[in-house]
Amino acid sequence: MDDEILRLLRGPSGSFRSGEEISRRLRVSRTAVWKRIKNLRASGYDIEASSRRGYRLLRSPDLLTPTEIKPLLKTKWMGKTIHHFQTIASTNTEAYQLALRGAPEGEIVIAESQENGRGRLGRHWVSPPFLNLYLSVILRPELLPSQASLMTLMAAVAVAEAIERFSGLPPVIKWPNDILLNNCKVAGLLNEIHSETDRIHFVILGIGVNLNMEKERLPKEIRAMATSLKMEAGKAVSRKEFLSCLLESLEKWYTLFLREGGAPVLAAWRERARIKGKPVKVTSFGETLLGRAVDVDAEGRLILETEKGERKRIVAGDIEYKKERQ
Ligand code: BT5
Repeated sequence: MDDEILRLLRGPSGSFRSGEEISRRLRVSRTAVWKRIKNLRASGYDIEASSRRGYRLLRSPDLLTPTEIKPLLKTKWMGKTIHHFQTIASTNTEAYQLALRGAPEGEIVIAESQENGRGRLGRHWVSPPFLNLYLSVILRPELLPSQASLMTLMAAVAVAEAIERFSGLPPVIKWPNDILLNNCKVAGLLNEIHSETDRIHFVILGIGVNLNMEKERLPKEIRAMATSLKMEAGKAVSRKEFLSCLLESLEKWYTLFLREGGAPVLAAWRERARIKGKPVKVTSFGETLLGRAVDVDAEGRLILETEKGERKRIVAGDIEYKKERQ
């Protein structure tokens, strides 16, 4: 019922709807309407009530509920079903469980905060309430498991493009899954797959983007290396509008990837990562290698030329850019 009341109040903007009209349209008593209005106010909706003229919506909170998001969506199929939580352990874990139970491609899980936000390799993702975006998208691409890394690159390109379209700031991608602004991490990706040897059953694209988090809210250990759109742009951003922009980019890049293969994704990724020739330190499966990044290959693996002149392909790991030796 809340959705329907909001739909009526959102009508011609700035106008009042009488309590009588709302109760007639929704087929409930006027007392029931008043109760719902009080509940909506408690969840952050600023609704003016006048005994003569009725109710008027003055301002909606920046919540990521289906009611708030759906009117802004520009996608054809992605995000049409939204599982929204005030708080949850991890949106990826929830999306994985939903997918195991048969949830179709395109359903999304969003939380206002995560108690156990996950990074890669058991690391933690800082997820305070109502400030950032914690999103997981269920996808069921017909791909080989070996192509899963390209999904990470595809998602990185989509997130970077969305950040740029939304804020005008130029993000840089750092292999394999970081999005940086001003050399600080503004977004991270955690892609998890469920597959058999020659077929992917589903992919969970987990995306965390720091939107309105302020420097003081960052735990000390990541303060020097993390940032948010607000910190970079100098003003608060609308989380729901950013989400709409992100889903639009993601749907576009995913569709392109399935239709045309990895080439356009790799081209856009190279353009945004500018990795070629950079001196790097790579940590992969407990091993540390120094060398120069040559490129990424057709499967999204990092090609490294080690200090000894050997070429290595790195499937998973972390990189750190080193200063150029004089
Ligand atoms: C990532 O891992 O960057 C993947 C992050 C994915 C988070 C999303 S939120 C929605 C979905 N549900 C989840 O549970 N997860 C996904 P990794 O490359 O391992 O980076 C983790 C490291 O980044 C940490 O060890 C910190 O150093 C740093 N970090 C943690 N929280 C951060 C934050 N909010 N902003 C920037 N850096 C952060």
